[in-house]
Amino acid sequence: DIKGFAFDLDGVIADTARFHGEAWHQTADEVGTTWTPELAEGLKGISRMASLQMILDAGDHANDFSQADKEALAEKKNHNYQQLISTLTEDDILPGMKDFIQSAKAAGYTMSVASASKNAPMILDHLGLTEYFVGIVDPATLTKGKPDPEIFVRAAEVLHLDPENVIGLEDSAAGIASINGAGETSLAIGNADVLSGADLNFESTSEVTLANIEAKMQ
Ligand code: B16
Ligand code: MG
Repeated sequence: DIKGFAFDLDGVIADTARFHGEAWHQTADEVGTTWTPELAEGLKGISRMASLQMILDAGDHANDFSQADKEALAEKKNHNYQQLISTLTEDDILPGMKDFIQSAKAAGYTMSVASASKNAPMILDHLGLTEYFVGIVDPATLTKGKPDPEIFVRAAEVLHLDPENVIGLEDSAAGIASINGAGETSLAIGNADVLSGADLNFESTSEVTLANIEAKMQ
């Protein structure tokens, strides 16, 4: 039975996926890569440097950039992203997620965060949610990013639970693959066609409640 939840952050708890998209769109324009909805979707959950590489690979100029250029581009993107998220407040929690987190805590579930974002602790502070989580996996300590299972394996360790007792929540295909690889139950939020590998599918965060999860697990 389920005893805990491992949450992705961007696109699950906070409406920040659009800010990542906006900042990466600027990078794509700068390096001459055409920005498409497919590229935007594929970047979700992918680490900063791997995201940049995907943007370069999608254009014709992938080989024009040195390692130093890439680091500067990633740094600039993060600067732009941090500007965009500097005004985040509790109002930017996605619909229903505060209620879900509070009711899960009240019902005795433990919760951790499995975000690829190095900005996750700051964002949780802005949203006033830090206290609900027993821990946040530090993505700087990972050897591989999503879709590798490592981050969700670590999120279960933070909870002191076996993976089979954990539900992982994700909005990205890379994240669902990571949860499945870790041996947890995967709960996808978003387009069920894009996230078809998940055990449980929800259209939007507002549908994620303990009762709805129980109903889908039957
Ligand atoms: P940062 P998640 C991911 O967060 C985002 O989905 C992805 O777009 C971003 O590139 C990645 O974090 C790294 O973020 O540049 O802030 O370290 O969805 O895993 O919570
Ligand atoms: Mg996400």
